[in-house]
Amino acid sequence: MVLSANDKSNVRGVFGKISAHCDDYGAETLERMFTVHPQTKTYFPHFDLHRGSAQIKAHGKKVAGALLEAVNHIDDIAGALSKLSDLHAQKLRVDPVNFKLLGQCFLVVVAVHHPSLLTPEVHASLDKFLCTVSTVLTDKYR
Ligand code: HNI
Repeated sequence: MVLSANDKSNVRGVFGKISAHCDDYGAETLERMFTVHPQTKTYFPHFDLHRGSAQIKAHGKKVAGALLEAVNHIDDIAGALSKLSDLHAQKLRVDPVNFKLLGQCFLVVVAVHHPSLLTPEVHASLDKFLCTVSTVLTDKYR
């Protein structure tokens, strides 16, 4: 998956607009994922998964922070998320299908809060970006 210059500019534009809410959107993404795809809850047996829980908020902040890190190093996402990639591949061993689910939930959260932002072109760029992040985080499984 190669992000074009236009994709990168679209992705930067989205994160520029949502940056003030990123932590909240991270938590909302997780809540949506746990509700729509309950099987994803199995990776978090040690979490309080009720709506608004402090653990979901804290974890949403971490996930959003990693996405921002990827945007800030959009030309070297693999380098920027290298440690996180080790963690997901070697320790957490999250089934790669779940990354797609998280990415879709994030897209929906952005769409709900910023309907006019997500033109089909921007949607496509953001989807490509999220796929790239997912690929990086699952790349070391092999
Ligand atoms: Ni993920 C921990 C980022 C997808 C399950 N994850 C993290 C951390 C970050 C992170 C950041 C915290 C690391 C640390 O503490 O050093 N995760 C991301 C990103 C994506 C992602 C950016 C996709 C875009 N993770 C997923 C998916 C699952 C998942 C799809 C499972 C459904 N992640 C976890 C689990 C932890 C985790 C489990 C450990 C949580 C804890 O605190 O115990």
